[in-house]
Amino acid sequence: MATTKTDPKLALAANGATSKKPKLYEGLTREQLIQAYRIIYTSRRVDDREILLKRQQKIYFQMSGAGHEGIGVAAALALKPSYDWFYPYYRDRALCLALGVKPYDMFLQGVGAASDPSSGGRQMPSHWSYPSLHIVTQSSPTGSQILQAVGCAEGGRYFSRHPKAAPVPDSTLVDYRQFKNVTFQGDEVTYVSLGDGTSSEGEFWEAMNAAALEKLPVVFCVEDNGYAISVPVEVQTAGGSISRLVSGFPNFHFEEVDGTDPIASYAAFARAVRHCREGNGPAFVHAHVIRPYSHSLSDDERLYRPDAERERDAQRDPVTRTQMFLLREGILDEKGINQLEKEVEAELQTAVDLALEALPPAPESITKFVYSPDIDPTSSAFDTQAVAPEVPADGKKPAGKTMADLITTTLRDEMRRDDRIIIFGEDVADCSREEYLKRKLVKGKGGVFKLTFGLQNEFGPDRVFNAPLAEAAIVGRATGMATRGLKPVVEIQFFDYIWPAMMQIRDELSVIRWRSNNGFSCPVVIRVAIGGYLTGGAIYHSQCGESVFTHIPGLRVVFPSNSQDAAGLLRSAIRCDDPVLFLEHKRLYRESFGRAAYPGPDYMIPFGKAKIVHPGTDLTVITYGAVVPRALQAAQKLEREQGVKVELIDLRCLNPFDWDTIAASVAKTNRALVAYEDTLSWGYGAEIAARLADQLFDKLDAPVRRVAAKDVFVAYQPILEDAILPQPNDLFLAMKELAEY
Ligand SMILES: Cc1ncc(C[n+]2csc(CCOP(=O)(O)OP(=O)(O)O)c2C)c(N)n1
Ligand SMILES: [Mg+2]
Repeated sequence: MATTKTDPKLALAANGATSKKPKLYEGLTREQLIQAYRIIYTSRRVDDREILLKRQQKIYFQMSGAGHEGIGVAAALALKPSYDWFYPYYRDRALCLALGVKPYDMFLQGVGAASDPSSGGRQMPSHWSYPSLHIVTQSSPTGSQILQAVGCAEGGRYFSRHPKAAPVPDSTLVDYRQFKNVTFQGDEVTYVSLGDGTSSEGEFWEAMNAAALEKLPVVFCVEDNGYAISVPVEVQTAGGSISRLVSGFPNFHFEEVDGTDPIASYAAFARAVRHCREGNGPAFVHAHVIRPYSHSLSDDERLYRPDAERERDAQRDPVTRTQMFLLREGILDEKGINQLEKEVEAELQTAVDLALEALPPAPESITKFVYSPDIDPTSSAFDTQAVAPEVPADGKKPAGKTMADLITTTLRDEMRRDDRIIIFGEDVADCSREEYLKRKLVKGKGGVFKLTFGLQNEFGPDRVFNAPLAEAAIVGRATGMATRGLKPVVEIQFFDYIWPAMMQIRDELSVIRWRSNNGFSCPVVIRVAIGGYLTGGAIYHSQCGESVFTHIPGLRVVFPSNSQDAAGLLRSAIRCDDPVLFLEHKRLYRESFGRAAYPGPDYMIPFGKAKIVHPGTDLTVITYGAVVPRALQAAQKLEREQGVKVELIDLRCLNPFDWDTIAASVAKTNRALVAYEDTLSWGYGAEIAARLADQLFDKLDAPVRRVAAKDVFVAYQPILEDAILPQPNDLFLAMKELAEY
């Protein structure tokens, strides 16, 4: 077998030339090699079994790990299950088997059984998730696990450096930490793998950069089978070699190896893992493998690969190679091989028979684990009283604080209370060059809107730091950290730039709990500056788009309109156990509307509870965000001029939203207007209007109306901006017309 970059001492020993000690193969014993073959063979035969089951229509999908078994088993030999952390991809069947997953577990996933430990029938087979082995739930988007692996490593390192953050606090107050047991090891390593095609994804490069910058103990393993479905590597990767492209990343240890050779692969992995464990930074293992079974059962590679090329690959098949090696070395004879294979076949037969009898999940279970089953942020536990503000000595009313002030104060108080809170994003630190702060040469920035000002100064750079300009990385790393028990409160600088993070938000963050059947969770808070009315904000600093996110199951979406609500809702967001998108309207940050005294360090508002800003009997206006003060102005004018009493509802929280308050109000007023800043069509108001039509049809005396932005982006010239965004006068006219209907 190829032994590239072999330690010469081991090679000698392997040749049996030095002593009578048992022969070692790159440090592996004969027993380990037999076990490695058992795994390699089992892995291939699980694939074969699944293919048969799929053809018999007893399972619904098949994705093989064929050809990748050698590198998988090698990685598992170099790493430790339930100690290190694993973000494998779908070809890592052999790795998972070697870490301790049973073939039976894999067949349970194939049939979609309720008892499937990965997902309870929610995910396709080969989407691994085994919490006790530290194999973190995987998805289907290629490469979306890579940034999370980086965050996972950061989480482990953070707890090693700040062990005080790990224990669950004695708390009578509601707190996600009660349900998030933390484990960490000082020298743990995070494994992440991907295919050669996936190395073209931007998130891969963001992850490599972050890992190199932070010198994180992550082993990146590219399993290069030369194809991404039908696209060959030279069309995918400039120059045809990913090793060459990544070779400039600092702090990395690099290996390139024949991944069909488990012994050479083990040696490469052992060196890579040592580099990581010793704290020298990340490692990169580029493993050349084969893909003998086409991309999936839906693909026929004969359509794009000639026989000669496929036959060349077959010469390197890890199953036959390893078998031949064992025979050649006299580690197993033919009888021994037959015996082992017979044992595996018998085990698989039993596993298949049992899995086919397993019960499917109950249809009524579908809504389980969309959100945390442990903490309900809509409950009364989140309904706490505001503390009365201190009255100044002169007896005057205390000055109201802006929304910006109270968000900062809330963040500071929560960080004092909970050492697991980490803040990062673009420009959120006071100053990345710490010595400038220490020597008091600079005051510090603390965010482009200054909401995190002073937090790095107080809590240090491990807890508040600038991230590279890469939104997917901000959310992806936060997701990995939260999986480990941290509470990242990250910032997306402008809503307009949230889109690179969309894959992480929609396909990962929001669905990790559900898809793993509550095996994993990642309650991240994403703070986002949103909205227009800025006079010059233009297209790319004024966007709304909240309904894109309220459409995502598993994600809480909050949108406060005033200081006190922002403080109470942000605290609920931080202490709860679900991912939260916390939308902060830029125009409201320092508005005189809605200023308030700080409601205290335990003040919370439950999610999904609206506020009646202005009570009325004639017409209900349902709104939120920066439209609240504009609608209030319009309602007051309408009352003054025409005596029409508008009931103005500020939703405050968009998912979940307070249907009960809306329904009670509309049942009373019989008229409803939904007003929002986002573009009119397909917007948030559509859902409210549809529900009103559906459930309160018999209460309505007029059609449900909407006032919103025109269906264009926000323009720069203020005259255009005014024409595009809903103005108090637009709201006034719509209210008047509806009242008169
Ligand atoms: C983001 C994304 N784009 C496209 C796909 C469809 N898809 C699934 S696997 C795959 C090819 C992956 O190739 P590679 O990374 O080389 O891994 P391999 O399957 O060869 O092991 C594609 C295009 C996907 N799952 N996710
Ligand atoms: Mg490939």
